[in-house]
Amino acid sequence: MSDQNKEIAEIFSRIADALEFKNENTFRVNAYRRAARTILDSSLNLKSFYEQDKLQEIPGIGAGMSLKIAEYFKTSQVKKLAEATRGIPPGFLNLLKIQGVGPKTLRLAYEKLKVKNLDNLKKVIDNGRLARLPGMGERKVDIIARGIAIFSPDGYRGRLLLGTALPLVEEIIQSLREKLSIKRCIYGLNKIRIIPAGSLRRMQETIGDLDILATGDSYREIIEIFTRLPQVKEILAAGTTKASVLLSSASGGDHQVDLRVVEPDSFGAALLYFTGSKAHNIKLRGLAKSQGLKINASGLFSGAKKIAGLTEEEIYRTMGLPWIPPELREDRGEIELARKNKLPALIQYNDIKGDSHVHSHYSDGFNTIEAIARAARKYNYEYIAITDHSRSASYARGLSPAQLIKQAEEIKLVNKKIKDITVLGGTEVDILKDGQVDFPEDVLKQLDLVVASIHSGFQHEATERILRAMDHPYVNVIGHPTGRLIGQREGYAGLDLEKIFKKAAQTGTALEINSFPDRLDLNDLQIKRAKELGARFVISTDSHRLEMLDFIRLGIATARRGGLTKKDVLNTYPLAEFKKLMKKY
Ligand code: DGT
Ligand code: CA
Ligand code: CA
Ligand code: ZN
Repeated sequence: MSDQNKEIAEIFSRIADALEFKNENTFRVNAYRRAARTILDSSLNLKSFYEQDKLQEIPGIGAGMSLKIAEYFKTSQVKKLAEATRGIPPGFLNLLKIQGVGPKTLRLAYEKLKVKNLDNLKKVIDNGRLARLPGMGERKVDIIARGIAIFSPDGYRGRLLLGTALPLVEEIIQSLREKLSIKRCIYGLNKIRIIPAGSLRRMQETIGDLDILATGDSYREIIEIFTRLPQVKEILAAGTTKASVLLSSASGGDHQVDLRVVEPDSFGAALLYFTGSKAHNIKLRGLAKSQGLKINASGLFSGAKKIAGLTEEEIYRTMGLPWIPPELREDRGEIELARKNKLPALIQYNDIKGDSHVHSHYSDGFNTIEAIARAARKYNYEYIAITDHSRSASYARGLSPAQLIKQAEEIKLVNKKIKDITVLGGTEVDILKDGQVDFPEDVLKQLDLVVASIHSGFQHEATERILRAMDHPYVNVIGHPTGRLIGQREGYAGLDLEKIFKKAAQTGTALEINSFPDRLDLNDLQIKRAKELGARFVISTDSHRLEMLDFIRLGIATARRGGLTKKDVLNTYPLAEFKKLMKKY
C-alpha cells in the first residue's frame, strides 16, 4: 500500500477518534471509520484515482470523503483533523491505542477523573477510581491494565497477547453456542461446530486477528447471531459464508474477528487451511503435489475426486502423515518429523501436577496461603509451591529469613488442614549483582524448592550471574530466564543462552517456562534449543492472584510449541518424585 494511502487512513481514523471522544454524531464518526477501513483494506492507489477525478467510484468512499482525500493531495493536510482535535491535549488520543480503551472510556476518564495522559490513567487504575465509574468495573479495568502492559509509546504494534486473546475468543464462542442452542429449536440447527483457528489455535504468543471456523446447517443464522453479539462494535463485512467484525473496546478494543462457516464435509480441510501457519500450509501443499494430489480449503483431491476433507486426521492420514498438533504447525521441521513418524508426544494440557512459582500476601501477592491451596484443587494439582520474593526485592516486599520461617510455620498448619493439596515452601530468591543469591545456604536448604531470578541490574553481566546461580547447590530453577516482556522489554542485556542451557543440563538446574501472558519466558524456540542441549524445565504461573493460576495453559502451550514431552517437565511428576527432583545432590 502506498504511504499516502496509509497516511490518509490514519488521518481519517484520528478524526473519527476525536469526534467520537467529543460525543459527536455516530453517523459522521462511522463515515470516517468506514473510509479509513476501506482505504486500508483496498489495494487501490488513491493518488491515481484522484488524478483521474474518480475517487467517488471507490466503493465505500462517498462525496464528502472524496473531497477530503482531494484536499489532502492538494494541500498535504485535512483541515478537519485540526478542527476535530481542537481542545484535546496533544498526544492524548494515542491512549486509544491501548487495548481496552475506547473513546467512551477515555471521555469518561477525562471528564470525571481529569485523566490527561498515560500516567494519570495508570494512577486511576491503581487507586481503583476508574473501576468505580459507571459502566466500568474490575473486568474492564483489568483488560485496560493488561493493555497498558503491552502498550509502547512508539506505537502499539496492534497484536494481542495470547493471554488476552484466548479468553476473548472463548467468550465469543461460548455466547455463539448459547445463542445458537436457543435458536436451534426454531431454525432446526444441528451438528454445529465452532472452533478457533489461525494463530490462536496454534497458541502463538501474540495474535493479529482472531479467526473462528463454524459449520452447521444454517449459515445465515450463524452469521446473523455472530454479527449481533454484544461484543461486536462494528461489522466490517457480512456475507453468506463469512463475516468480519471489530470488537467493542470493552471486549478487547478494535480487534478484528473473522468468522467463516463451511460445509460439514469440508470442515477438516477448512480447519487445516485456516489454522495455518501459512508456511505449514505451503509445505503441505508441496507434499500433496509430490503425491499427485491437490489440497485446498475444501479438501484433498485426486484429480476432480475429493478423497478427504471431513477431519484433519483424515487429510493428514491420506497423505501418509499422523495428525500434527496445531502448536507445531510452523514449518520448523514438523512435517519432516511426521513423515518419519517421529513427532514428539507433546505434554498435555492436564499433565501438570503442581504450580511451582506462586506469590502470596507475604510478598507482593494478594492471597493467603490457605486460599492458594484451596484454589489449586480446581486444577487437580497434587501440590503448589509458595515462592515469595527475597529481601533484596524490597519493591515487592521481599521476605527476611525471619519472615520465611514464620511462613514455613503457616504452611505446616495449612498442610494439616487441607489434605488433598500439599503446599511446598519455597522462595523466588534474587540473583544479586555478583551472582550470589539473596539468602544464605542454611536458609535455602530448609526449603522444598528454590527459584532464582534476576530482578535488578539487567544490564549487568546477566549471563555470568545466572551461570553462578546454577552452580549453587540449592538453586533448583532459574525463573523467567531471559527477563523479556513481550512488546515492552528485550530482557537482560547480552545474554548467552547457549551457555546457560548447557550449564542447566550439566548442573541439573531446571529452566522455568514462566506462563505470565507478557513473559512466556523461555519462549518456544528457546525451549526447543534448551531441550536439544539436554535441559529440563518447570512450567509455572508466577501468580499474584488466584485467577492468574489459569495462565498455566499459556506456559503449557509454549512448551508444546517448543516440542516438550511430559517427561521434560519436572512438575508433571507426582509429589514424591517432584520433591526428589528438587534435590540436586
Ligand atoms: P495472525 O492473525 O497474524 O496472528 O496470524 P494467522 O496465522 O492467524 O494468519 P491470518 O489470520 O492471516 O490467516 C489465518 C490462516 O489462514 C493462516 O494461518 C493460514 C491461512 N492463510 C491465510 N492466508 C493464506 C495464504 O495466502 N496462503 C495459505 N496457504 N494460507 C493462508
Ligand atoms: Ca489470525
Ligand atoms: Ca484472519
Ligand atoms: Zn520474578
